[in-house]
Order: sequence, then C-alpha cells, then structure tokens
Amino acid sequence: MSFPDGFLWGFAIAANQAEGAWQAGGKGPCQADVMKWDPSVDPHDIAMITSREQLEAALADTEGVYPKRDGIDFFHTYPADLDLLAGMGANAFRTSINWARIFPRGDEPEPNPEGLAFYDALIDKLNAVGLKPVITLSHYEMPLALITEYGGWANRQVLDFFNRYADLVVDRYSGKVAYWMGFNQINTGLMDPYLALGLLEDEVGSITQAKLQATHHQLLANAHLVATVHRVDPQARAGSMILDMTAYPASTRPEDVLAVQKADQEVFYAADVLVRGEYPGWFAPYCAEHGIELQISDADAALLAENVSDYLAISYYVTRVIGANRASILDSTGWNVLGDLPNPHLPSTRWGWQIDPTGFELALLKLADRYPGVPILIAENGLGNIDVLDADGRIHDDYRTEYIRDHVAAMRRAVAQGVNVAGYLVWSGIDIVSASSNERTKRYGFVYVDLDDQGNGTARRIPKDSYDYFRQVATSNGRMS
Ligand code: BGP
Repeated sequence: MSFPDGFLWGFAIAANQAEGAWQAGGKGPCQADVMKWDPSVDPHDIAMITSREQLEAALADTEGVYPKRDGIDFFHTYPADLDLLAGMGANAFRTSINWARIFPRGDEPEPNPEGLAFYDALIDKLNAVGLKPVITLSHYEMPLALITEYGGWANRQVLDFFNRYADLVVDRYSGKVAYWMGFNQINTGLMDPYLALGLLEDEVGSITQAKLQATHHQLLANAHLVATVHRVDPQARAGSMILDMTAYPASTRPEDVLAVQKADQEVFYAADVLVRGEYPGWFAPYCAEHGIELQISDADAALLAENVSDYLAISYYVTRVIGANRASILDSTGWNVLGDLPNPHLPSTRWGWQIDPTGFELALLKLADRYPGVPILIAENGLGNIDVLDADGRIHDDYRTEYIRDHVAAMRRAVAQGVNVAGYLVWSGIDIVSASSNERTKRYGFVYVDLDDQGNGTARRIPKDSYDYFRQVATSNGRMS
C-alpha cells in the first residue's frame, strides 16, 4: 500500500542548529548562542539554562565551545546543501526563521533588512529546487533581550512582539510557503522553560504558574498566526507542533496505568487547545487545586475557539515508561521524561532514547482517535548516532536505514488504518548540531558534514549509505521502503 498522492517526503532542520553566522547579517543574540558544548555532561542528561548568570557567563566566555554559533555554516552553504538534499527526490523541507535575524532584540518597530534578505533567498531556493517550505517561526531562537529585559513569554508584551514578527513574514512570503508552524514542540515549555518559553526559573516565582501562562500566550500567538495565514496566505496551512511522548505503564497495576493517562494530559493539553480551540476539562480544576490563576480573557477564549489549527505536527523519537510515582511535568522541570524508566523490550541509543517503531504506529492511532480527521504532519523523526567516516571514504549507516525503514513501515500501517498523515520529514537530512547535547557528532543526516564538536574538519558534505535508501523512498512515494 502506498501513501496518498501529494504526501510530503523531506527533511527538517532548525535555523539555530544549522545556520551558524550567529553575529552576521545584523542578527541579534538568541537563546541558542549561549548553549555550550560540554563533553563532561552524561549523554543521558540534557543540560538546561535556569539563570541570568548562566546567560551572562556564556556571553562573556572566551574559552568555551558554542557549536550553534557556527552550526554547519548553512547561512552560507545552503544553496549547495539544498541541491544535495533535493537530489534525494524529496518534495519538502522544514526549517525555522531565526526570530533574532528579523528583530535582533525582538522589540524593534522595524525589521532587520539583512535578515529578511537571507530568508528571501533561502525560501526562493527551496521553491526553485522543488522543496516545499515548511516554516517554523519559533524553534528555540528567541532574541535574548526578550528574556533578560521582558521576562520571556510570561510577559504578554512578548506576544505582541511575536505577532508583529509573524504578520511580517507571513505577508512577505505569502504564496511561497506550504506550511506555517508557530512553535516547535509547544508542549516542551513544561520541561524546559528557558528553551521553549524564555523563562529564567530562578526569577519567576511559581514556575508552574509562569509556564502555564507563558504557554497560554504562545497558544494565543498560534491562533493569531492561523488567522493571519487564513487572511493573507490562504493556500498555506497553519498550525503548530508537539513532541510526542507516548508512554507505557511500568506495570499492569491500575495506578501505573492511571499515571500514563495523567502524563498524556500534560503532553496533549496544548495540542487540545490548538486543535479543539479550548482547554481540556481537567485544566481548570487543576489550576484551582494548585492556586494557579491564569489570565485568560473572554477575548482570548474567543481567539482560540475561532482559530483552530489546520493540522497538527509532531516530532516522534521515543516512547517512555511511566510509573505511579513519577513527577508531573506541570509542576517540575527537566527532560528526564524522555528517559523516565528503561523499557527492557526496546533498544536505546547512546543518549538513552528508546527506539520504538511500533510505538510510532500507536502514537499515530492515538492521535487519530484524539483529533479525528485532523491532518498529522510528522515534522521530525530520525536517529541520532555517532557516525564514522570509514577508511573507504563512506559512512555505512545501515542502522539509520533500518530505523527509517521501520518507522516508515509503522507509518504506512497507521495510514492503512485511516490515519490522516500529511507527510514525513526526517530530522535532519544533513548533519547539524544537536539541540539537547550541542554536539555535531550526534549525527542525524543522510549527508555527513565533516566537522566535529569543536568545529574541526574539512566541512565536506558526503552522502551516507542511507542517502540512496531515502532517495528510493521519496521517489516512489514510500512504495520502495
Ligand atoms: C527535537 C527538536 C529538534 C531536534 C531533535 C533531535 O526535540 O525539536 O530541534 O534537535 O529534537 O534532538 P537532539 O538534537 O537533541 O538530538
């Protein structure tokens, strides 16, 4: 069974993990520029920024290695890189616009013309090589000034700044973008308030109140984006994305199974608002019980109800195991949710991410039940690994071919059961910098980039063995997978 005509096969990256050129073209400092590579951090852990001091230390640091500042220099290499990626016969490419290239501080009344010129050229190049642009407006690239001077997304003024940015780029690129995506993994603000919400935990008082209010502002921003796209760029689809964190109970004990249901509430509540236009029933009682008073006006509720997303995007990497005693991500923070408890039935990557194609089919079936008929875009799926450039000059990443083959097969089974999947974008098509570990050597691409974590290497681009495999998949609309 093949996939529907027009199915999107392609790749996904993020500006902050690929472009580099962190001080070029008038760009202002953004969140990613303070993310330091630290080989002493346990691969199973994800280092987080929680204080102003950490930001200031990173900006003053002259010794440390900050790989996202240089990325793979996609800011300059994108024409050749996109030619190489288009060579796989793909028809879509997701990337983000770095907000700090357009508004270096975030609060300027006028945009940075050099930043706009870069994305003018990038989006035109994508269309020229047949890669439909899927554009993320916020992918962990918030201008630092909005964090240090305004308090991040907890401050409603930031919503106004974001709406100005969104209105500008949607108008400018109207007719050239297939999918507009407001926020990368809008539910990860619960785990990582700095990265996804621009909050400094040691300055916000109640972290739960701040996270829920900040996420509410992002949900309003997404509803505003949907309204703008429908008005200005009606041929495009507008929506946002969540990180899928499908969970299994630690045992058949009813308490463990109940814990999975509660974990799902946290994972999906933002998507419930995006797709249904209202908060789920458990949300108000939870806030009341925990003394949380969100500022949600009648106008807010109307905006959310009248501008539900055209699609829901997900990133799918792992499944996890949940026990009754786990901490809720509503009132705690940390990425341990990705590695809660080991699943003895699944292999794991070096970073503890459990590989589960069957879980992918399960995740898609659950989404179809939760959001009947809503197109689901796989905005990220891929395998991070320490790939080796062999003596023969090739990269034999059979493990990546196997991973993609198994996940495409799972997706095909879900489509055959009626799940409305709109496309499959592999993270990351070409090697870039890892979001969580800031490593270049945690590689996801079908194209190898000869740079190490410290930026040493020839920067040559070398198709891996998996390049030809994915070309078969994309050019056969999934039949040859
Ligand atoms: C997702 C992010 C991406 C990407 C991916 C892979 O959470 O949306 O930015 O990085 O994870 O994870 P990592 O790069 O941390 O290995």
